[in-house]
Amino acid sequence: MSEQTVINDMISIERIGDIALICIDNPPVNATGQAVRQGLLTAITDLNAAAQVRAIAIYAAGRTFVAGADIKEFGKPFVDPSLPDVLDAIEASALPVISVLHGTALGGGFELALATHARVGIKGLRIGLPEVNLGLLPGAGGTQRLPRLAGVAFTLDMALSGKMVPGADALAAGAIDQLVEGAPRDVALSAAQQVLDGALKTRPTGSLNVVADAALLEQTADKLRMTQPHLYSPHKIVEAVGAATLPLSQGLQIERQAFMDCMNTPQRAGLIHAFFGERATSNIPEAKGDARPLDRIGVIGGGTMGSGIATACLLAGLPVQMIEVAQDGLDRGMATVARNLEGAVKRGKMTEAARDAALSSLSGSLQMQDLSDVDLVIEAAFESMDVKRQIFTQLDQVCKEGAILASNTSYLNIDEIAACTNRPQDVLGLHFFSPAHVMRLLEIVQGADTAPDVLATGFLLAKRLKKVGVLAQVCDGFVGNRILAFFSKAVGYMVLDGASPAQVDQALEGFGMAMGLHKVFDLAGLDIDWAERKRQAAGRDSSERYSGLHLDRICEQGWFGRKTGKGLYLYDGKHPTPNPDALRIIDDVRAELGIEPKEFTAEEIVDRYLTAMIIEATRVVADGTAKRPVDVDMAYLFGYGFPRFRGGPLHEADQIGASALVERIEGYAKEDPHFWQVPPLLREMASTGKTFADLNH
Ligand code: T1G
Repeated sequence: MSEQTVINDMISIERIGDIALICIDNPPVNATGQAVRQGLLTAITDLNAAAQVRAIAIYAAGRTFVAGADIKEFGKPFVDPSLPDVLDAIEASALPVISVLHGTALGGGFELALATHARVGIKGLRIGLPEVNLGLLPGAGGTQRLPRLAGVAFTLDMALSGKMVPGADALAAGAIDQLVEGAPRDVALSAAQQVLDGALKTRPTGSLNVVADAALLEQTADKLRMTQPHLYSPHKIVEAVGAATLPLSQGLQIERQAFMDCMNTPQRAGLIHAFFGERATSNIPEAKGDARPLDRIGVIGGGTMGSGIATACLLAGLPVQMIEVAQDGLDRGMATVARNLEGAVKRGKMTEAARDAALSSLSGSLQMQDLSDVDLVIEAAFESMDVKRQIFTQLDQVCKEGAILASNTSYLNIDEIAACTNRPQDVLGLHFFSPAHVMRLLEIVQGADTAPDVLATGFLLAKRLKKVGVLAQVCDGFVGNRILAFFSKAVGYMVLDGASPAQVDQALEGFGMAMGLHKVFDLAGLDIDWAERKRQAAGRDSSERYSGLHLDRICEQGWFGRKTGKGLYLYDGKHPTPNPDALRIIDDVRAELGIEPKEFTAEEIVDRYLTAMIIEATRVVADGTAKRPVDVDMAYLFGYGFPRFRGGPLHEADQIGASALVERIEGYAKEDPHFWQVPPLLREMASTGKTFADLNH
């Protein structure tokens, strides 16, 4: 016989004899929002005052135990009770409190478990302390209680990596006490009964001591100074864990202060913007409609992109039919896919069995006719409109009715490609980023006639491939490459005016870019952009200052970067070194143009680079090529190595402020009024006080 008590619409109590079960029910992930915190506090307090209760067990409804504090509350005025206060009350409970963990017990959710007196996992459980991914640290006892259960090393590894730890490993480390099968409520009742019977020993963390490990802490701090120079919270995590050898109440105070220090940083705002932004790009009407079947994929082209795309599809369990024009190209493509999958096995991303299954679902052919049964074709052939026209004309004849025809083109006009078929409604752009089985950005380019269910299928593919799908409209370069083309000119001007490529790269990497722009150019191949500059030469505005003369001259030497061993850098050693011959060419071009080289500080390099990026990003939003600022931000986080802790170019623009940006652009315009123009939207934002964040809603 049980008796139900509803505390609020997220917390309820079920009494079965002298056992009380507290159920948390706050879909979708049982985040500890204010109502959950208040409800838990009330439940624990009432039960400790109730008669005939001898044991309490806390479990959660739905697909997972508590997955953390409610991130949506961050940055807003705080509302009591705080999670640490609730957890302190749970730990202080005179009655034994057991937590039952299933799904992903993360952050404040796992910290809730740490404050209970025993922890029982359900098979399939993963625990984690992912706060570091949000610019934070476990702020509700994780850095103090976990070392008492599982030691300093295990705690540092979890809290600094933010990774999820399987239940079996958590059990082995002592972070949980049991790992069982069963439904959360039933396991909770059983666990409470075991505690009363003495079959399950409680381990209140407050009663345990920490084995100090000063050497590891010091070694970790040194390593972070090298590996994480930009991030703030990892260093605070080491500081907080170091306090775990103190009395618990003192350590919790130190942790709380460290947490608040992190909460007040721009990095926390940037990383939380990235967290929600990653989900927002597909949270749009265009992604929600009915999708078409996606059971078999055709990939045209076995080059770098084609084999990368095929690998990405196979990793997602999608069978692939690869088409090439010649046997040697097909053999190379299939071999590249096999190599990519082998790499995934080596990195622990897939089992050997999964690899074998993937390879068995890859077919290769020289016949376009073999695409007759695929649901989606992704063309990744040579970037020439003539080649695309020829291919799409053939696809139109070969592919079944309703098949989706996509091009991986990085800038060509999707509408022109669609016009080669009798089914323009089935055509869209799916722009992958190299390496296509690693980079998470997928630009989903909507043609004028693209049908709604075709667009929705593009977003479904992105989800299946675990990519971040960003909607883009047709224009030269879509979202990412259009912005890249613009700010690359600003960088070209700086090099012509006196900055060296290596100096620019060093400044951008100091800003947090994964790789300096010139190293990116060398990696992609200087000849790619050279062809692009030649393509655009005829249409270039005569009043525009040409930014690529030095790069043209370097390409004329056949120095294309990493693939030729020589470009802006030399690739003859362990690390790239500046190419002295390229520097001589740059000097010669400056002399030819009558330029007296000037000094650039790292700060000015970053300001010019970022301001140019923001100018074109603003235009891309203003003309609708990108749906919202957050879509541009996510494109740059997931496709261009923009530092995640900065949230993206337009989140960063909000930190600078529209007025300051307008003033900066007007300053630069004195030297080059053609290039440095204030976009009307930015000027309007400067006068109205609107931010890019306001434009995301
Ligand atoms: N708070 C608020 N909303 C959340 C949330 C959270 N913690 N986690 C997920 N959501 C929303 C998400 O925005 C999405 O909403 C929906 O839930 C489904 O998520 C004190 C301070 C749990 C592994 O960092 O890793 O605790 O888009 O699409 O792929 O020390 O969500 O549907 O409107 O990601 O199945 C620490 C973050 C917080 C966990 C599930 N916890 N979440 O993945 O679904 S800080 C985290 C995740 C903290 C304490 C500190 C994943 C997931 P919408 P989803 P999923």
